[in-house]
Amino acid sequence: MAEYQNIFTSVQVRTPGEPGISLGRGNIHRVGGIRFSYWAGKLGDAQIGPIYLGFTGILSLICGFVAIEIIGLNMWASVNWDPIEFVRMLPWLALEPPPPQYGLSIPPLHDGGWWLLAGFFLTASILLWWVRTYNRAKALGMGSHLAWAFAAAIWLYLVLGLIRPVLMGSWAEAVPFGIFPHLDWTAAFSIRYGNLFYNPFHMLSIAFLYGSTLLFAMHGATVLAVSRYGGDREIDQIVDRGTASERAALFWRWTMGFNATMESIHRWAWWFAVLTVITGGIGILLTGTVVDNWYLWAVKHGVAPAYPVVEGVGAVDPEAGASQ
Ligand code: 07D
Ligand code: 07D
Repeated sequence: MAEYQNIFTSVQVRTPGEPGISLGRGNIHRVGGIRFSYWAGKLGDAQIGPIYLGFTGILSLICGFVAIEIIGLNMWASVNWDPIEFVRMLPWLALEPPPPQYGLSIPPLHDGGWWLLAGFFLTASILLWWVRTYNRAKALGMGSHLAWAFAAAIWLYLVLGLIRPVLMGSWAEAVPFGIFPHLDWTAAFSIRYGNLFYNPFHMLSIAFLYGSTLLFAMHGATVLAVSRYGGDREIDQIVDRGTASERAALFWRWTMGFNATMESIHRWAWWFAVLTVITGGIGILLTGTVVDNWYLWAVKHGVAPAYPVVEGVGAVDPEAGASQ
């Protein structure tokens, strides 16, 4: 029996590079050659490359590069092209969407036009990368689960930056580019629409997000705990009896009376991750289009109590000021 190995003890055998299967018509050559890295071998597989870039891969990288270039140069311009300030202030710098008066029209470059262009190239880059994940999976005879999970994240991204702003009739509704500026946008969005905590789809999204971390921890821990019996060799584990996987299943059955199977746990994980962004996207789509204030919505639907009316305090005259 092969000796048990893990990330700390693995013996890195150097064999001739594995180029991967030959591909059918409609595919182009893989590039980059084959290298081996000891440190890559510590984290995963020691072989690096070849990589299949293909048409959509190259186009996606070009579009991504253009987007980052537009964002970066605008941020740099905003600190008068001072390189030190650019690095120092980077987390706070922004490329903002057009102000509300432009609605959905094309604004001048300096007043949100660059934001629109960067958004166009970033979106093109992300969609082209999606096509790539789909095509590579098909070329390898795999299912398209990964592409559809990615599509779910793209759904939330598109709702935030394109679909909702179009429904609201203004690019100004969209998210700015920038590290802290996009957090400011997130906080302001919640306040503007009456506290996102009362949006039931935000609640669902959080439950799936937290659930994802729990499932990830349970699954990761379970497989590691039985890897000394070969539990990481998941495929033979599924079909064979008396395996590490059976032991792992027994652990959960004994601990909580129910166990997932080696197959179903991955479906649980896939659905939790995907539902985080699907429900999230629905929640954002409804905000401002269907529901203008989530707190008042929650009061109306008996989810939140109304703030109590304080007895004896009528309208307060703000002119009166504080008592002298
Ligand atoms: C670990 C995989 C690797 C990916 C990484 C992110 C960029 C951005 C661009 C300087 C888990 C690469 C980052 C390419 C650089 C410029 C212009 C994924 C891993 C390491 N956010 N967000 C972050 C994005 C939104 C929110 C961090 C993107 C919404 C909060 C990073 C999008 C809302 C917090 C980032 C996006 C929102 C963050 C770490 C797109 C509501 C944090 C991300 C395209 C969902 C955290 C300073 C991470 C932070 C954070 C990127 C959208 C809220 C910069 C690309 C509008 C509350 N977000 N975000 O690790 O530290 O993801 O912020 O939609 O606290 Mg965000
Ligand atoms: C952003 C999907 C798009 C990303 C893509 C990736 C690149 C980079 C780079 C390879 C993340 C493209 C990648 C371009 C490539 C490299 C290097 C996924 C994204 C396509 N919230 N909140 C959520 C919590 C509050 C607010 C979701 C918690 C406050 C807004 C999540 C709390 C306010 C929005 C969540 C909390 C507020 C959200 C995001 C607690 C702020 C959203 C799920 C404990 C004051 C988003 C319905 C996700 C959403 C969202 C969690 C609080 C605002 C579950 C735990 C009350 C505006 N919040 N939130 O996976 O969907 O995002 O809402 O307080 O838009 Mg929230």
